[in-house]
Amino acid sequence: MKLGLGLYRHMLTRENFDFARQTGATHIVAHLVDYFRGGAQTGPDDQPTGTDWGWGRAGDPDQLWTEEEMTELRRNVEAAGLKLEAIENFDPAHWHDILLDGPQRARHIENVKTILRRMGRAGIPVMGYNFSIAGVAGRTKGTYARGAAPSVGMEGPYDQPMPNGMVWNMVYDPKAPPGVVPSATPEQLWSRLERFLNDVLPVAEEAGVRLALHPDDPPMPTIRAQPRLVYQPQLYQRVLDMNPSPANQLEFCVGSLAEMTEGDIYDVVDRYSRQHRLGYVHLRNVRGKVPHYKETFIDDGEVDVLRVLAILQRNGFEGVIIPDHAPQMSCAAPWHAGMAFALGYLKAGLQSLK
Ligand SMILES: [Mn+2]
Repeated sequence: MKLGLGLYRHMLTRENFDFARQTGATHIVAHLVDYFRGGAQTGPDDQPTGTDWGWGRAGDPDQLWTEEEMTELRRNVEAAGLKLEAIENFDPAHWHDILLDGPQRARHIENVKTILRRMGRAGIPVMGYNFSIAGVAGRTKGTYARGAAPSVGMEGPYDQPMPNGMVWNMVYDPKAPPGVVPSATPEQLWSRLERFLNDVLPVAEEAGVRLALHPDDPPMPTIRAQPRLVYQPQLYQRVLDMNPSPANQLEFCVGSLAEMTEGDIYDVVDRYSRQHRLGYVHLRNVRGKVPHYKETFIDDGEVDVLRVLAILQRNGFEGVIIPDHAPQMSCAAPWHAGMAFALGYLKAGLQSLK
């Protein structure tokens, strides 16, 4: 197993690559969507939570990520002695009508195919994605973690309908007419995922890129009056069974899986890691279950993270693990301190397996 660090778009700097290297990480997962554009955020680097209007504005619908910028990013990561393992998340501006089954769906499928081909040529092997209408919405921030460290959680259901022009917790059309996005049914959403996979997986295979699906965060049956796909552990199996392509993989988020109301997290890790279709792993800790849970320091929640590492090792997982989120620590660099603590813990955990 390999240790990695995830970085938001504005954090893809040489200084942060060096920081990652210094912690003992060997891989980077890069976010190219700018979640912080035009939104109200509490800290410069902390994970976004947003408002009823989401995190902020989606990107430029006519400007896909270029092969040149992705190649340059990979080279910059490699110049710091690291490898670029994955890009995490598509921009809603590029694929909203795949999620919504809207009039631009065909164009957006071509967008995704183009991005996958460019990633392949740029030498980036994994695309992490989250097939969700409401996205990562409905979470709260508070001093939830040990020592009153700021972290993220959920304090109850959130089913306020989404305004038109919004999907995946970002605004892609600020000029959309008033009104709300009609609720999809769960079967409509599953069928959208299946069509998406059938359309793009052949291109992913050809490009040498694996698509890795994140489960729902938070894993509620509905958020913003929209259905969710993988909000219980067994629903992940439906994704794998839907298309047998080796490029159809999971962005396996142990935190989100632990927040689900059903299943034993160790059985879940065992069941999926045995199938050898984990693109990469998000590893963090949590206390509670939806709709009332809190993200904790990695040693301090209900999950025995060392036991999770042992199961992954036993089942031969050789991919990358990143702490997807960490509580902020009280100092001049709250995000970095939180991540350094999580990475140090995981580093020790990995060393102890040998
Ligand atoms: Mn995650």
